[in-house]
Amino acid sequence: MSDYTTLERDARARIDAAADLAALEALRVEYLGKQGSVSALLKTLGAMSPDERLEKGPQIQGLRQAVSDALGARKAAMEAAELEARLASETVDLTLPAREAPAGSVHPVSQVMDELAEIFADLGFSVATGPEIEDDWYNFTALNMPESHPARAMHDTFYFPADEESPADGRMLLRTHTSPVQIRSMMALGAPLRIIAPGRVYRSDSDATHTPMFHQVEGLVIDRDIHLGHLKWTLETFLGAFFEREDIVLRLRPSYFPFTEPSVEVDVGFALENGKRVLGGSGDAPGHAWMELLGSGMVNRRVIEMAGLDPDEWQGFAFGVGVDRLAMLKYGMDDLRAFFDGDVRWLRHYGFSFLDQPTLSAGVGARA
Ligand code: 2NL
Repeated sequence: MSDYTTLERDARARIDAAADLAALEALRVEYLGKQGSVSALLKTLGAMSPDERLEKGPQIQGLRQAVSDALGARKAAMEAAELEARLASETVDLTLPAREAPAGSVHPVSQVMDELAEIFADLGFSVATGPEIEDDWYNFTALNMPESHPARAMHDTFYFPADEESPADGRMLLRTHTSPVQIRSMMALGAPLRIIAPGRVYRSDSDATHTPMFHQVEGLVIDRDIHLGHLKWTLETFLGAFFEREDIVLRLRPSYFPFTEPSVEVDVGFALENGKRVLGGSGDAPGHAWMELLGSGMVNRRVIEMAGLDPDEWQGFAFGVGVDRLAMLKYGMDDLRAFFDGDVRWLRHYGFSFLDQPTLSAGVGARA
């Protein structure tokens, strides 16, 4: 047994009894620090004879190693115990419900456009889209709107500045209706044709009921032997499905548009219930009135001709209606400007869940 056995046993006992990391560090300094007792023993080796150093050297080194190992083992045990204690105290309740992720909502304009696409798909129409920046020919000329037409005036239409691509007498413009999409579709696809063209349109106009950008949907049917009866049935069927009413009554009044002949303004009967307009019934019935809803007519034969079709073979009807106005009527909103303010409170109130997809089988636009 070496001379250092007692010292080692003593050190082990104190290390095992150390209460915390601070006490352990104090013991490390006491034994192995610069002024430590084991360090002091190591220093005595220098003064020993070679024989004595040969005997004591390994013993003292062994002692230093044993104390160092004991300190390391005790420290690891303490850290493991501390981790155990934390794991035991910081338990996570996996049965708690997850925090709800913030979700956006579908804008009423998008919702209504989706509903329209569903309704008209059921009637055999496809959705056509096209550029919002158009030229004069597609937006006006092809629609039989002469140079003198007031809609072509600078103060009604947004024109782009003239440059190399867009000469002074044919400047590009922001489309004032989605009719140019219908012209492009007729030219690209020919007849017969059944399409709706929803999208943004622009007019230089701004007050409580007009915004410079708004949304329109136009419909177009081109086929043989098409007449006003097809137009009336299609509009009645579409409005009945959209407003979810069986009793929609329409009144067709003669009107004028350059792109249709004859042209008809379409009114719908409604009643006021608690200050809200509820569509249904004849406008001539007691407590009812007529409201102008959309414009339509038989496509002017000059328009059919300019789109490259033979007007003696092909006829058609067309209509145009404001999407924002349809949304306001269906969902009871009264200020058009709120549509484009981007106020999240309004969007939360009137917005739709992205899960609430409009489908005919589930009832178009149905919601609790
Ligand atoms: C309105 C209602 C309307 C059309 C749009 C149209 C499109 C082609 C040919 C003929 Cl390609 N017509 N669209 C027809 C009637 C009315 O919009 O109040 N517009 C000023």
